[in-house]
Amino acid sequence: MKVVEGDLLAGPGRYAIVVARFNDLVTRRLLEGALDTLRRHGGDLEQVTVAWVPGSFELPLAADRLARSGKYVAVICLGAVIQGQTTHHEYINHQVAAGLQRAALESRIPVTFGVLTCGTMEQALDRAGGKAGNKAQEAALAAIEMASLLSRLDD
Ligand code: DLZ
Repeated sequence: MKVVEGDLLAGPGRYAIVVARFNDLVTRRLLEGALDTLRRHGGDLEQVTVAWVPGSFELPLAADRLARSGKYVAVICLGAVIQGQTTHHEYINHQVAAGLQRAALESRIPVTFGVLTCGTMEQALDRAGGKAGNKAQEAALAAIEMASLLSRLDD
């Protein structure tokens, strides 16, 4: 039996982070969490590119561009969609999730989903370094593990 797994060492490859400015009280904290995770897992922050987009809806296009550039081993996407008084958030959530998945499949590098989908600002802050941790860490760890796994699958 041959088992292939990725490790959690960021290694020498470059990472890109795309982060939405909408609800930046939350997304700045997500960005801190992602950068901290990359650093703690051996990544070189000098080699990280951070691209800001207006809102989560714009994450897929920027992620796709970065992923196809050939410069990065993975792209980490961060945003905070908070339920308002309309169903706007539902459209954004579905489009963003599908768009990021498509960017990953078409570019053939990991594009990870660090977008909070919450009912209230309080819930979002809880998940951006508050009492429920920082969900951007999971997105950064998934990027590291998938980049490692894909390089081993190619060997
Ligand atoms: C318009 C909008 C709304 C209502 N809510 C959010 C949100 O909760 N989180 C977020 O990241 N972006 C939101 N946006 C902005 C859209 O993502 C997008 O930037 C605009 O519709 C322009 O395309």
